[in-house]
Amino acid sequence: HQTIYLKDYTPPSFEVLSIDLSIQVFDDHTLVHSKLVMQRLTSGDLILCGRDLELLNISLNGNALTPQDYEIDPEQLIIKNAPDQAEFAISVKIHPESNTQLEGLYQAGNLFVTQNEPEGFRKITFFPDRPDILTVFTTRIEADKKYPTLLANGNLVEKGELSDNRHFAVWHDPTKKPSYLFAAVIGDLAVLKDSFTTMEGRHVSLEIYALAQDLPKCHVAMQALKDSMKWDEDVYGRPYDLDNYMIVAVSQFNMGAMENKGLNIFNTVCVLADPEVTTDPAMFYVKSTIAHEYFHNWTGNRITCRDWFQLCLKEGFTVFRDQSFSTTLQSPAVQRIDDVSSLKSVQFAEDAGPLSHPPRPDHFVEINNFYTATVYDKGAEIARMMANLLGPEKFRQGTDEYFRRHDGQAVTVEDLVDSLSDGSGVDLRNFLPWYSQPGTPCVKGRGSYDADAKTYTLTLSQSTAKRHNYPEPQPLPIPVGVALFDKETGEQLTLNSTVLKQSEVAENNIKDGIFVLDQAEQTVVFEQVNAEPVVSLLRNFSAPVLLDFDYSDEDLAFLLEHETNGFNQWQAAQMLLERVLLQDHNPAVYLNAIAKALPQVAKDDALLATRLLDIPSENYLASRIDQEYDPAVVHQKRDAVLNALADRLKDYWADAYQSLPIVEFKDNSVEMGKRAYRNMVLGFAIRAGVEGALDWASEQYDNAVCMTERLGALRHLVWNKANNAQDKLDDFYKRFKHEDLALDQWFAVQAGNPQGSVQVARELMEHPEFDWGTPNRIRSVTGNFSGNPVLVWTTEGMQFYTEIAKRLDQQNPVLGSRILQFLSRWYTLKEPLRSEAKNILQGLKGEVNSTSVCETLNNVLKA
Ligand code: B3K
Ligand code: ZN
Repeated sequence: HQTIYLKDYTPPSFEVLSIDLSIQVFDDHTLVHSKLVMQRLTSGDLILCGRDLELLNISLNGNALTPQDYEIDPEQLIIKNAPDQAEFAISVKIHPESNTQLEGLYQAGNLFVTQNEPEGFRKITFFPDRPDILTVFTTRIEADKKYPTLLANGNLVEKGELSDNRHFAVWHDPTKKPSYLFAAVIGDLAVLKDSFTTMEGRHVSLEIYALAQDLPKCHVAMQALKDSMKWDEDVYGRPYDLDNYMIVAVSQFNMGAMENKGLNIFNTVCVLADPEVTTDPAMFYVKSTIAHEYFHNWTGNRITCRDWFQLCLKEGFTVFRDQSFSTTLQSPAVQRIDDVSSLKSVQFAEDAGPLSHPPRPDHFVEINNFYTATVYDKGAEIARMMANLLGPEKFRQGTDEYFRRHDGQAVTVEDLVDSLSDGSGVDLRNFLPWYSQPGTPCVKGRGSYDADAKTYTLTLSQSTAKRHNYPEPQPLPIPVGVALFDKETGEQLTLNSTVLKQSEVAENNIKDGIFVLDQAEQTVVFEQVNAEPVVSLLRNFSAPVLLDFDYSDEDLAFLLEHETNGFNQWQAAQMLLERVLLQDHNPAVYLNAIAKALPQVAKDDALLATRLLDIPSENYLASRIDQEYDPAVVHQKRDAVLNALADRLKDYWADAYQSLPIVEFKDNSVEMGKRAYRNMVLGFAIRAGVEGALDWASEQYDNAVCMTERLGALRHLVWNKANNAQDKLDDFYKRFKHEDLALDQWFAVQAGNPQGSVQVARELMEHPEFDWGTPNRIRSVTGNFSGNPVLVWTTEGMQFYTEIAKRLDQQNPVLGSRILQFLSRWYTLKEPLRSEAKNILQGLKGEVNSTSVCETLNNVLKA
């Protein structure tokens, strides 16, 4: 397999002025005819990508071509000395009915859908399948009338009947787009309709397509779509541009959703929502995914990527936008906690292992392997740092400039940063190295108070571990959010420091400062500090870094109590917990602080209280351990903290649970908070051995009015081996046998059971309802099982994952590669597990062939 380098980028030698596409679907094959109008831009060969296509005929400017006229290999068709104006007519045969890889055009049940990002279009027809080729698509779809739904991007311009019980529809998309945004859907779907009027007065028809039985579950998504459209107008000044916006729900999908122009295709899990079958977090995820894909219309579609190395240009920025939108749906503190928590447990872990790469990689074998937490979530953090430094007004000037300059273009990360800099008048180009340097920087520091001079001196330094194949890491600009609190009174102090004045934010509110650490080491002096302070650093997680400051545990307990926002309180709690769990500090300080803070927080914001009780996951803790990792020890330590916490607040749990009765379901953040907190409290009550707590769980299961309550109770019963656990599991199965997404939860609860085993997971995968063709079902077992590293890091556990990767290698390599990533930190294990892991992984080497799985396996083994 060949490695592709960013430095080798060359502009295309031909552009495509238009494509007329005709897709004729038959039961056992599909014919694709295309007419491509191409025009030379520079010298060079004319290259059409194509994979798994049966070429039926090809003509150039009206003359049929014979095999002597071109070179063809499994990846492309090359024409040397092509004329400057080249009009192709190409016919190919493809097999969506047997396409299990879920890329290109594939059949999923009774539905045919496309997934073309990043390189799926080449599996539909020959085309220069690269994001910097934008063209106008006209699409004719023809199929049997048993498929009444025929959709493609743009506007419906014609439809009609044909002989043999067939019919057709012609769609024309007036906007130029790259091939990865092309979409087509053929099936029998019901539709939920609504409309939106843009700030420009344009009437947009909104349509969500799903199976008839799922249509009632589309209202949440529809509302989220309208909210997103309005939000992008209000915050970024960006209205929608086409006359319609369609979303199609499909249950067999490799990821969450896809932003095809005007015709999004969504994994059902990201679009269907109904309190009966959908938990609150899942419903929240529906809203944020709807927003994410909608926001791509500007950041991704109208302005797209020059090449796939620039993926974080659209993904990082769009994640930042959907996170900002989500902040309007729940408290900003909780939103930030959730985003940071996932960043730390997934992205930091990725960046600490053999799959570490910069947000903009400079080489890859298989681009599908780079839809990662680093590209998405670290990419979002870079956008956030720049946005925070500019403040809302200047950031808006910057983004306005970006849209003004580049609308309709395929651009690079540099183009974005240039626009933000020029538009705002603040040079942000020193942030560019964040895009190209891998690894999580660590900020170390210490502070000292001089009572006589009334100064507080903060010394900070940064370092990033060097990665194989990358140059020596350079210091990055790291915005460090700073506040000082009076140690005696807990009051927040005014900041007087010349260094902070550089920052725009500091000028607006000099109690909340941002100091940009852009050297290896720097010192900041705060003046007129009249009493000894406690410093709070990295407020709101101002940069994606690890913080190692010489706090005492008491300082952190102080911040947990006195910090003015919930995120910073949570961050202090997490730092304390890491010391307990990774450095064997005494848990007493943490327990006292949380016991003191919790009841009040729970009254004010139950969702925040739930987050304050987070104990870092075993996998996150593992990501902080670089050698001699013993999963059992980490598990046991974490369990001990949970037990101590349960014990410490035993009486509180009992009262708190009783004070939160089940009430009518309402979809708002206050009620969502109560439901989440009730489940959390119930878990602690059971753990503490509160009398009757398991009965409460049974009652909650029986009386639940929504999935959050029912599943929360079921999980506690199953994970605590309650006597009636199997009865409740059986009941759940019966209730939801026909609801795929709920049934996924039935698999998930059992696969994720810390008291479970590899055997349980294997049996689940042999269950009649298990389906190797539905990634959601596979993930419900493999993803949840991975939450228990004690079970994963055993001979059987590792073999379980390598066997699945092998099975998926041909069938669905994108998914197979993801599953292999669960084993990426094998090299940190203590012996003999480490050697065993290496053997097992090496044993997979000769057994897999796909570029996705092979690249991941090679990288994982390089550790
Ligand atoms: N852009 C798509 C991801 C496509 C992944 C292809 N393996 C979804 C998104 O980020 O919005
Ligand atoms: Zn995206």
